[in-house]
Amino acid sequence: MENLQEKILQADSLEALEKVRVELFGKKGLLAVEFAKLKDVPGPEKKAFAEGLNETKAKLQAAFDERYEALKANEIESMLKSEAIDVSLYSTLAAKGALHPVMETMDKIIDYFVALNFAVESGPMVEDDFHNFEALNLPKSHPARDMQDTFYFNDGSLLRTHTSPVQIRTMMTTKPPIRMIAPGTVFRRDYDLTHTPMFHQVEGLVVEEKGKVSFANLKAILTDFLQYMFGNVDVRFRPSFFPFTEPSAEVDISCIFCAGNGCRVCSGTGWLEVLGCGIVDPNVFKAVGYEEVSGYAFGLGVERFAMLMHKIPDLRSLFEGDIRLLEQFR
Ligand code: 2NL
Repeated sequence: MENLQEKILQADSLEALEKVRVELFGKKGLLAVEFAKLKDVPGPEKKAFAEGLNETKAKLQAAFDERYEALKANEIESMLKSEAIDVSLYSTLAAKGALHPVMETMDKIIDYFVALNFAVESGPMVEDDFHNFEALNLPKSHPARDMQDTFYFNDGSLLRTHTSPVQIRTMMTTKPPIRMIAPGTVFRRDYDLTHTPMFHQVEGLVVEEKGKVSFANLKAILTDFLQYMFGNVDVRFRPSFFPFTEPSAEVDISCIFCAGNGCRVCSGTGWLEVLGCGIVDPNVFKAVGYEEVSGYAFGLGVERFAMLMHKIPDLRSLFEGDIRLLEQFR
């Protein structure tokens, strides 16, 4: 009995223990042999013999179970050890990526308006004359529709020159009120020191029941937005003109390079122009079938915002994909 228990304890692997199991508990194992002797034990001693045997069997079984659990736990432990992956291991191959400064700036702009419950809408980059021009109160003769400024396809479709067609599409499929922004890529036939043929815009549009929004609301939200983007700057609105808004304004912030004292970047004026805005022209509402509403709209160039926020002097460096620029934005 003792040396049988010893046998169990000495099994140093699950395979060794399995051999012991067969030897002790198997069909032809030691216990089976002992139990077989029962029939030859004389009547009066049968009961005591059987009880002793059962007790031995139970003890051996308990010893076996305990050993089995211990060996199993060992096996799991060593499996965990040998199969573990060290996720902190350094690899020279994995280069860390980063958002391009234009996209990072776009995200920051979007975050502001999402927090104010504006919906973020998108639409096709290949547009038609109606959504890109006609509905925006740009008559057929308007200079902005010139072949010089727009990329046209042979079938008359075009690459959108601003994200305004997204607002037009939204208004034509949604009942007012509307509170939305349209961030996206736009295209113009223009390529020089300060213009690239592809760039990014965020436009905003709010439409309410007639009389519920005013230029004062527009001034308030844009002033707060620009101070969120650029910190503690002064904001001023100058009268301007856009075909799709009336009245219209261009918005300046005090120069972030010279604190408004006048420098090379602001051409000595102390001000930087950053966006355009206005009260939506009634002709735009007519084109989308809206009645008895008023609204305001604004538009901005994301590249210009990114350049001002990061003090990037040359527009082209945003598009050259030079790793030395991008590495600075990790
Ligand atoms: C700028 C000026 C602006 C808008 C965009 C707009 C859109 C609709 C109706 C009315 Cl559907 N207006 N958009 C309005 C004023 C200015 O952008 O300088 N962008 C870079």
